[in-house]
Amino acid sequence: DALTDFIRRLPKAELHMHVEGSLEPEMMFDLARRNRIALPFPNVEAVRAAYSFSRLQDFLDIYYQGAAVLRTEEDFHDLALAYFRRAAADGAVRCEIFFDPQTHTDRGLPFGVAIEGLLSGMAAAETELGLSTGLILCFLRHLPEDAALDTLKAAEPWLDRLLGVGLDSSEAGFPPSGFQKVFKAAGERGLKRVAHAGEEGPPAYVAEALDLLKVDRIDHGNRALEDDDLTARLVREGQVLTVCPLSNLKLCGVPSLEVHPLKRMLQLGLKATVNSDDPAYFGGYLLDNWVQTARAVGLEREHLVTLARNSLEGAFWTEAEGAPHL
Ligand code: ES4
Ligand code: ZN
Repeated sequence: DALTDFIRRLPKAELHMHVEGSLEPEMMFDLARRNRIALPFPNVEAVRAAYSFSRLQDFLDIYYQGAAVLRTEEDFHDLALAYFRRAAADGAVRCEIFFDPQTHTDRGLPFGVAIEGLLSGMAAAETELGLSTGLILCFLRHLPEDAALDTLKAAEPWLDRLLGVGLDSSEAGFPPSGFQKVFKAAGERGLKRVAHAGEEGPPAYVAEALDLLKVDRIDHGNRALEDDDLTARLVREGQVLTVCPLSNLKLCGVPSLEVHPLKRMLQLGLKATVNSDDPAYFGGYLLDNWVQTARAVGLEREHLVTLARNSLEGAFWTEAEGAPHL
């Protein structure tokens, strides 16, 4: 229909998408067969039926389990390329994807397997689809900072091919303050910094991400709205929020899309963007997130253009690329 076509044609960037979260049940079974791994599910329907979550941790437990079918560079290549094809069909022009190396190294895969496979999938997307892509390494915050420091060290040979670092996994009880050393080291190596904050954690975690980790974007940021002074600061500083409406719905951060704060964020002057987070688990890719949220909260064309512009301006373009204008 007209709304979907309008949004598809808007040049957009996706800035918050965990590539392990784009693993569709069909590919999970294909990779399990290819790698001769037994799955604890009889079929794809049973996998999909398990995707019912009441909070972030319910999802994470299943997401880390699903990632176990990823074993070879080819697996990571195929995973990333399948996502990029969907994103390109949705009208994305730029995709900055997250990956969780510790999920793979902790089960014995060499660091290079995941990153080389993803970089190869990104190269294929650039030539085959004309997409601009980037890679962000996320540290798992439920593990100690020393493990994050070891991960940054393991990434050393590939730092020139990384856009930046992020912080994800279980938020409550794992504040940004625990990761100051590794974020400082990443900044000194020329990497951009982002962190999940205010998804389930309190507004204070959003302030910590800015003040202590010096992040360039906030992933989610929803709970910042509970603090008027913090909200005013985010507006004043033009901080980009990578908001994920279907993720918020599936993880029960909002009771329905109709009451999602995206429109309120725009009305307040926050630099919000729309993203899919873990599209295979949360029931929608980039365009699904845009269209369903636009309908549910009643976004006008001018809001949609602002969201697209925010995504292009919030992307970490290299100097050679430069940001396109909308
Ligand atoms: C995640 Cl939705 C979400 N939150 C925190 N960490 C994550 N890793 C993958 N998806
Ligand atoms: Zn996320």
